[in-house]
Amino acid sequence: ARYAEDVYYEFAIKLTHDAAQILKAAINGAKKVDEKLGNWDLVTEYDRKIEDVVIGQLKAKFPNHRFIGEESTGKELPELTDDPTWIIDPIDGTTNFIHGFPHTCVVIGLSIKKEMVIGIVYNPVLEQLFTARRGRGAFLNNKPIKVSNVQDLSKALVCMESGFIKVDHMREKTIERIRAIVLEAQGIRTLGVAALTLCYVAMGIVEAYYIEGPGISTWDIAAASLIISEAGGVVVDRETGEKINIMKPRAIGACNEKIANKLVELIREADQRVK
Ligand code: LIP
Repeated sequence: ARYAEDVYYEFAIKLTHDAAQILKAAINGAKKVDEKLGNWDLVTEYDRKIEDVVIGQLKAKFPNHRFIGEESTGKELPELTDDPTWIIDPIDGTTNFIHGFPHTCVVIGLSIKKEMVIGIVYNPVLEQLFTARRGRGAFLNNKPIKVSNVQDLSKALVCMESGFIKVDHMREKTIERIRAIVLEAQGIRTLGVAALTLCYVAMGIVEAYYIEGPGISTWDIAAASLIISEAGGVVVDRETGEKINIMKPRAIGACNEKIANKLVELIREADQRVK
């Protein structure tokens, strides 16, 4: 199995570089932009082109594998099986990509027997390649990375996404959650790119990331959740506080359980205040 995984990994790294060249060459040019759920959920011809290249090459090389990709998977997520399953976001941070904001990346992950075994997140604009393989540590440009040592939320830089404010029935709850987190954390940032932000937790420059919202799905968190855990951090389900199920993407990534639990608790209390 190890040998097969080496082959998968080498091939995925090569593909990531090919895909990232397309992203990099296009970021400053004109793009054809379409709306998916709204004017905040976008897709360009490059998202589709990269996904076609990546899935096309993986299918040709590994015809028995399965695929979950942002642009080709329908509204319903398929069942995750024990089979090797590639989970792909051709461009994460599409809105950033459209604006030329340099936090955007290609994401390729592989699950085997329902566990992530490979995670690759590459930002070719800032030349940051984050990689992890299960049990072998996490790396930025081939150098080992570790999460931050901060233990208290009052000393933590916390990232979050605010997308649920756009959804009528989630608006008040989301505002209350944000208010609670802003009041407790040292600082708040929202970067609009889930996979890279999770990697910022892995490399220790952000202590925690609360990610949930319309349009946020498995491909946004699968690969990078392995990168965080291999860097010594945790990714938990926002509702239960248990280890994340990648098919239920409502996540808190954090440098340790203490900070993750504190955020789970703050959000739970905020929800009780709204009702
Ligand atoms: C994006 C996420 C981001 C969120 C956006 C969107 P995409 O993924 O990474 O965190 O704020 O609404 O879902 O669509 O750029 O791959």
